[in-house]
Amino acid sequence: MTVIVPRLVEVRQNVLKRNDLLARALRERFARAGVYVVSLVSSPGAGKTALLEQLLTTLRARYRVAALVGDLATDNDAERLARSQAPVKQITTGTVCHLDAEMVERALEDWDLDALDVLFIENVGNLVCPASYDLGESLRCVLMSVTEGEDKPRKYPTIFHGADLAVLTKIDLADAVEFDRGAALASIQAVRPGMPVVTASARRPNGTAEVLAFLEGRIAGMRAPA
Ligand SMILES: Nc1nc2c(ncn2[C@@H]2O[C@H](COP(=O)(O)OP(=O)(O)OP(=O)(O)O)[C@@H](O)[C@H]2O)c(=O)[nH]1
Ligand SMILES: [Mg+2]
Repeated sequence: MTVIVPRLVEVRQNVLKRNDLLARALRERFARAGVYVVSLVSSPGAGKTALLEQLLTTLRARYRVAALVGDLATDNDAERLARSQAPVKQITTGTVCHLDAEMVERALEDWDLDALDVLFIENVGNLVCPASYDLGESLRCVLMSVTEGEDKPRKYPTIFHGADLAVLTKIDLADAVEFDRGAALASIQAVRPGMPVVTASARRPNGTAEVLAFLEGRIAGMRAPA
């Protein structure tokens, strides 16, 4: 009985190692093509697609943008994102609770990266599994909606720890659910000290302005001559 556990651990470590190698190769490809890659992770329904639809619609005027979106089933999110007129591809994972680098690589097979400036990757809604899988992205955004409870970062520290930006979403609902912004910020800083935090609402005019400003700053930084 006791030999089963080490074997499982070994298999898991090999899978992660393989993913890391593929992610590193992807990151190098993105860098060569000059593509800024932003991934979005969150619990199911935190508002990734709603935010992304708005970001694609606005950024399209200034950059060549595209998106990959992962779900276990349905093309629903790709259909919503396609309303922005940006190129979009759905990755359906079946029973798999996260995207991995190989799925991203396969989805990009017939896309010309040189024709893109910014690629978004919406991960499967899940606060656990996506944390272990590097996708070669330049920036990982973790979304947390005001309706999920201020202590989510403390309960799911790994995914917050591995992110570069936290986005507090559905901020239009903050008063209705008595959202405690101070407690949420303290929870984020407890697991990922110094992580920048912005707020967003997909239901308010200009509700994505803070996210846009942050992203445009990063994109400009990437393009600045060294
Ligand atoms: N009030 C309000 N509702 C929002 C906002 N953003 C998203 N929603 C709603 O929240 C629900 C889930 O939003 P989605 O954008 O599908 O969330 P998601 O994170 O992409 O969900 P999955 O891909 O299934 O994990 C939908 O009913 C949205 O209309 C927001 O800023 N304010
Ligand atoms: Mg979605």
